[in-house]
Amino acid sequence: MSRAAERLRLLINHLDRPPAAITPAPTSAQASIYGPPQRLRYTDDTDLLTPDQRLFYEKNGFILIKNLVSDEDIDRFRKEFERVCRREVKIPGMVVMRDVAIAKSEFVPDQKAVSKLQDFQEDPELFRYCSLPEILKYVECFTGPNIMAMHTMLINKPPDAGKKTSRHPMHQDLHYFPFRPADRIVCSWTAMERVDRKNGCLVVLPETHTSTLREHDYPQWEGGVNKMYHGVRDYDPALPRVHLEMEKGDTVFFHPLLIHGSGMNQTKGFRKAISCHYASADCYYIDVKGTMQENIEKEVKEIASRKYNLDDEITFKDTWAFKGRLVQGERTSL
Ligand SMILES: O=C(O)CCC(=O)C(=O)O
Repeated sequence: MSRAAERLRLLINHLDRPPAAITPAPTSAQASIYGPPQRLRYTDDTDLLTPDQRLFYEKNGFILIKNLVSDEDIDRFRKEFERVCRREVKIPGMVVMRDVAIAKSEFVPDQKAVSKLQDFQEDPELFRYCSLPEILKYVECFTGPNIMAMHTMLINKPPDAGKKTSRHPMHQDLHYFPFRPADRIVCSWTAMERVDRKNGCLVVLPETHTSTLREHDYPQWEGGVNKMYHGVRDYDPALPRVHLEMEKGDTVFFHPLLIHGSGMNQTKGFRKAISCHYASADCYYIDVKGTMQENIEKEVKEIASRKYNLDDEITFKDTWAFKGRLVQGERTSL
C-alpha cells in the first residue's frame, strides 16, 4: 500500500470511530457499524492526491490546485483566442458566443463582445489545454485512466453593461450531459488571470454534489440572459457558498452535480478562463426522453440541426459522440 493510501486508511479509521464518550461495549450489531472503512466514492487512489485532498473533494465536490498551468501556456491560449476573435482562424465546429448586452468587442470594434468559445476540439492550440499532463494526472483521480475530453470552453466574461447579463446562473453541469455515471465526470477550470469577486469569479455551493440533478431553465432575469445559460430552478439561497478567488494558472476540479455559477463582472476588463469537462471513456450514453433534461436536449438539437443543416436527423447523443476526443487510454464506450 502506498504511503498516501496508508495515511488515508488511518484518517478514515479515525473519522469512522465513534465519538469519544463512555459507551457500553458494542454489541455485535453495533460493531458492524464501525467495521472496515468506507470506500471513497468520488476519487481513486492514483498516488497523487493526498489523503486530505481526497477527503476534501469527497466532502465538498471540488478541489483547487494552485499554480497548475504555466504562464507560457496561458499566454499561448490567450493569443489563439485573440486570433479567433479577429477571425484570423476559422475552426470547424467551434461556437463563438456573444453577450446579449455588450455591443463592443475587445479585439473587433463595433461588434458584440465574444463571451465564450465553445467546442474548440478542432483547434490544436486551444485543445492542448485538454491534454496537458499536469491537468490529466488530476483528472485521472476522478475519471480513471481512460479519459475523454467531452466539452471545451474558453470563457471571456465581459464587463457588465449594467444589466447583470455577465452573471452565470447557479447550475449543475450534468444538466447538459446525456452520459453517466456522474461520479466519473469532472470539470477542470483554469483562471487565465486573477479572478476575484470584482470580476466575477466562480461561486460554488459545497457538498451539493451529493444531491441529485435538479430541474433547470432560463432564469427570469430582467436584463436578459445569455443563450444556453440555464439555472437551477430552485435551490436554497441560504446554503453556504464559497467564492473561488484564484490566480492565473490556478485550476479547480469539480463534480458535475456541484451547484455553481459566477457573479457579475464589475471591472472594465474581460475575465478569462479556460475549461474542459472530462468523462471516463467507460461512461455510457442515456436517453433523456421524459426526463428533466428534455428541454436542453431540444435546444441543443435545434442549434445543431440549424448549424449543420440536418433537419431532425441528429440526436443529442450524436452531438456529444461527435465532439468527444480521447485524451488518454482507450476509447472503450463514449
Ligand atoms: O466561467 C464562468 O463564469 C462560469 C462557467 C460555467 O459554469 C459554465 O460555463 O458552465
